[in-house]
Amino acid sequence: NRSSDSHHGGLLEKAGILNKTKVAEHGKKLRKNWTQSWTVLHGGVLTFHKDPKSTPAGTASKTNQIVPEYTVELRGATITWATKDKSSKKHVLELKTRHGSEYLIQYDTESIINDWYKIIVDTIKQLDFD
Ligand code: I3S
Repeated sequence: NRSSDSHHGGLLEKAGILNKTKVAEHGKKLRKNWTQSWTVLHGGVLTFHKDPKSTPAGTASKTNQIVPEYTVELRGATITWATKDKSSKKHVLELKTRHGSEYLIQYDTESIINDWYKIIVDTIKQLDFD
């Protein structure tokens, strides 16, 4: 349904708050650093924005809330529910890019994380057809 406001060029769109941490880059393991992010899915790219709380007091402004921290190309990526050994948190997704970056994505409310899971799976499938 290309006329829906949740689509852009045939790709799904969504935005919301999630908890995330990058755990690997180019296949190399990184130390976890869980932070909350304004997360946007647009045009097959998932963008995690910087946590406004990480900005020093006094310099905070609306613009600080939309500074990208990580942009993740979903083409060729995989997403699965993380196994228990990956995190003690509940409802954790594991997103792996085709370039060997890995992210954990988490939210306590099951319905919210389920919606993200579904839309990311559908987007990855859609990108496979292009
Ligand atoms: O996989 P880990 O090492 O148990 O992950 C935990 C650590 O990253 C921890 O930080 P420190 O290494 O600074 O202690 C975080 O505070 C925890 O949240 C991490 O574990 P969870 O289970 O929350 O993903």
